[in-house]
Amino acid sequence: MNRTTARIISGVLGIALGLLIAFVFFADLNKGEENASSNKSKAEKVFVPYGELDEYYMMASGGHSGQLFVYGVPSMRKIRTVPVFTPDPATGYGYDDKTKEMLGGYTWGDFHHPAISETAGDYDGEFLFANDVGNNRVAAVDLSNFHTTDIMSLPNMGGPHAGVFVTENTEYIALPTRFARPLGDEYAPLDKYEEEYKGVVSMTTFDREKKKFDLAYQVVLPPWSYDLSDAGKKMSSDWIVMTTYNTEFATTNQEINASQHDRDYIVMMNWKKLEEAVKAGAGNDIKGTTMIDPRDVKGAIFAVPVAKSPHGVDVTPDGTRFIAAGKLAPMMTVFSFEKAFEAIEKENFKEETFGIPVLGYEDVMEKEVDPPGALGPLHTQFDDRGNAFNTMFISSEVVKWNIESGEVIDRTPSYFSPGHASATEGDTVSPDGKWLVALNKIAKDNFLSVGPSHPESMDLIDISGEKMEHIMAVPVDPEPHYAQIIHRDKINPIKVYEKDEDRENSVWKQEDARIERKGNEVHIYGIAMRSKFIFDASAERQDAVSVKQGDKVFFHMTNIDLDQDITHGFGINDYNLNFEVQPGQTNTLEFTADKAGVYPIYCTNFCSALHQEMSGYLLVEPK
Ligand code: CUK
Ligand code: CUA
Repeated sequence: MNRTTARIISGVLGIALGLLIAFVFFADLNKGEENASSNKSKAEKVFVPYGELDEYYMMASGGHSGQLFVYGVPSMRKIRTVPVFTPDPATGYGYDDKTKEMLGGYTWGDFHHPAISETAGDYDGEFLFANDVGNNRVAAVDLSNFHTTDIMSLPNMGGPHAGVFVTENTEYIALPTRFARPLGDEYAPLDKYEEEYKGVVSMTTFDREKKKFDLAYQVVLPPWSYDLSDAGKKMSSDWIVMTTYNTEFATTNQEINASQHDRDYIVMMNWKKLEEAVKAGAGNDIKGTTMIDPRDVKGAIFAVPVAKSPHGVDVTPDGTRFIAAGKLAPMMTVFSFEKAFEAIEKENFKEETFGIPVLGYEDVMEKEVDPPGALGPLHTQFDDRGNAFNTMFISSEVVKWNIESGEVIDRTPSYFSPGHASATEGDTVSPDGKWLVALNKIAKDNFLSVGPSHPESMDLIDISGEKMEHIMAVPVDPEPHYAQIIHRDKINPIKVYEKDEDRENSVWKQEDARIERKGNEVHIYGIAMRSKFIFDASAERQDAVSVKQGDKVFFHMTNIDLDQDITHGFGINDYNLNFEVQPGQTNTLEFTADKAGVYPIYCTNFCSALHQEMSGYLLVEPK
């Protein structure tokens, strides 16, 4: 039997064992669920009576929909889809000028990891950051109105999958790359992979006043693949840790070729030191980006060996340890920051690779936690009592264990194949240990069938007791990667946009609505209100606009209804255009009237009993 065959056989046996365990758990739970009183107590835990609100917001990534899904916890009711990387006809996101420019012509994105802005290591509820693995972007959602406020493209990246995560005071939003590519978007054949291809981590900053990103610097690393990473806390707050795979430099058939080595690395990077170095002038200019080479800044970047092909790494709430989840090695490895700092201090390095000193595994590792039969650990979450929770993708379960002792406390099945899990306040220095949501890749037969491709699923698990209690499973659109759950007290959305008479393009008095023509540009400074549009107050027909074929048309619309939830839509029939203006907002729709004819305009958002009457006409005179 050759090695490949042995590996395949052991893999198949592993999966079979995992399925058996999942089945036993499932059968067990089914028995439990026959118990009506247990179901009743579960239902009571998640029932939010009419007039009351969920205690938590869950901000869930929408994967390759490019959107953010907002859920209420514990009811698991979906509250809102927030478009981030993808146009959204329902809200006109990507149709009005500002959002169209932000999207930069892209029509999809692959959003994996939300990160809420932090102050002193706790979610502060002001902004949420998102990564786009599909098109190398980072986005910020303003949580005062749940609108995407900025998107920045990142050069030199091959899918910023290993972010986003923020440092303790949101000094940096970090995004390591998934695939290595040649720098500067240059061409190089795959035969030159080891020399020409680079792994890059982007360190971006975000100005909360201006609501804008900036790319502070990038670090060029070996052409390994980076996987989900984390920032330090408290004693380790100057550091970030990143898992790697494909230290084999496979350029083809990764599933076999990138799994050869018994060990890959965790890269430890001191962002404070790098920041100082950049201030002192370190780094090369690569097409306008400051690029740091580890060889040029000593004492800032180190590697620690880890069991092969790890997936996530998570820093414990107290910041003393980082835990790698094994993926191909069925265990969680606990590393100690203190031990790592000691080895660095003593310069106890085993070797150097690409100019990066490598620490000894035994010197940094504290313990290996290997629950029998648990397979495919991917990510780690935490409670407030020193426990960790790991998702097991292959054995379809969540394992609870004590960080200090390594002792496994409980295991509960998930339906099925969990990727991430998210605990309430789970990534902060003070998780509250109430709920955990497992974000599953598969739903199988949990819900009414909608054809061969089922929805994905999420399991709500009560983690407030010693034993976990599985409460329910709910369907979710693909692709549930990660979510963060934040207490509702930390989110304070505005009720309406403040009336601001100085705002550019705004019109607040009905008599000021007007049309201005500049050459072939037609600017409509209009009003949307219950239940009419006013484009030109001086005209006989205030809700009609006449333009010439080929004119550039700008509808600058202000919604002067300052009442909560009175949003007006603006659809132009047969012109493939729709956008919205929320209460008190001014928004601009720009397009070229290249089709002659008569096109009804109507409000697309039900706003009053006379919503149906809220309409007008766009008349395009032929050339
Ligand atoms: S990755 Cu999806 S299960 Cu993109 Cu966070 Cu681990
Ligand atoms: Cu305004 Cu409907």
